[in-house]
Amino acid sequence: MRLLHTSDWHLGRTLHGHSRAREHEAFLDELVEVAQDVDLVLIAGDVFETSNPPIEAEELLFDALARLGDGGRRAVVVIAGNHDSPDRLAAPRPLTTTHGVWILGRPGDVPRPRRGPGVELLAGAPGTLTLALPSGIAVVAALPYPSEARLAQVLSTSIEETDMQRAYEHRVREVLASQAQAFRPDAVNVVTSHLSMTACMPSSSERTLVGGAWQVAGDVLPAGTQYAALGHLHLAQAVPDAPCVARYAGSPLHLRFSEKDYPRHHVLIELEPGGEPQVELVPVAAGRPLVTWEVDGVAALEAQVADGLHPDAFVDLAVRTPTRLTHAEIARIKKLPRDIVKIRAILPEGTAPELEGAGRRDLPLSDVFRAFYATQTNHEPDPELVRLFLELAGESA
Ligand SMILES: [Mn+2]
Repeated sequence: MRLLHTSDWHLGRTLHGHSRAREHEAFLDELVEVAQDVDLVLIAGDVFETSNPPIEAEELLFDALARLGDGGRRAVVVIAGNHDSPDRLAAPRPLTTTHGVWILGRPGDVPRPRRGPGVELLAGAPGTLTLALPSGIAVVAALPYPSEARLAQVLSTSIEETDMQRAYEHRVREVLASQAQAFRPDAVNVVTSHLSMTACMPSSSERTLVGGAWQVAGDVLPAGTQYAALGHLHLAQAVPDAPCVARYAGSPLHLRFSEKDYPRHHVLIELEPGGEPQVELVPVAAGRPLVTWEVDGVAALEAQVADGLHPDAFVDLAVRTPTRLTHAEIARIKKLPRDIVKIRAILPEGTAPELEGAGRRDLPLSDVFRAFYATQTNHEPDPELVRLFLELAGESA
């Protein structure tokens, strides 16, 4: 049986105000192509960037799901990530199920029945699908983003432990174990979830529970799992401490400049009942590069652009300059035929920041704003921006 694992599309996300919709569209075309000889597609959450995505993003999703399910020729299982609204994402399921697409928004969601032609739901239980596919039976234990609150809705066991992190891990383990009761020896048995695996977190400083970012150890994956299709981390990687082959698919587009060197691929899995999965990573061709340029002055930048460097990239620009960039220099930069989405000035070392000392209280608000803006960006604000700020602040220029 061939499976396709993907996650963290973040449809509707922009890069400093620049749309990524055309890139997402190209990626989804590619994904549908890669899925041609696949029986089961697992989409492991963060389909959308926000809980209230733009209409264009919803159209992209539903168009892709319809093509992936192909009228029930293929099964598609979608779970909500922390960025998705679980209820909104799952709302169209009366329609999607007819296409072979099951959407689970919350932990414990029960899949809707589907009979042939095409893929069938042989059995459905909270968070569990037993699917009859052209190449055999697959059991999917699907756990949408298990926030503390959403987990509590499916598990009411009282936990004695005082350590909240361990209590959380215990709950996740328990939910997955109960879902895994549906695993069968004659089936391909997989888990899909959207969560943080401690062993994959980038650094120890990020292992703290910031913003409800709870984490679990690899051994929460239940016995009998042959492959775990995970979402949440944008860096594609295997989970080192898992008892089975478990991977983060990673984000198919570079969503921020800190991700610009991440590998991007579609994850294909070849798997038979009782067997070891063979994982194949197919590079994603869609998506524009994100690059950082450091240049000595605006003239050097203009020369670089004239040379044709990175015509298709989103550019994070840093300009080394003896003094702050003037409004005229910013205008020259913005005129260049490139998507320069961030502009920073690098001033000589030891340049004193303005806006220090008590004297600022005596300055007009417009001067304070200009100075503050300059300390943040190392260039002057557009006069229109100053005017808008003063309007908001209730003063006129
Ligand atoms: Mn996420």
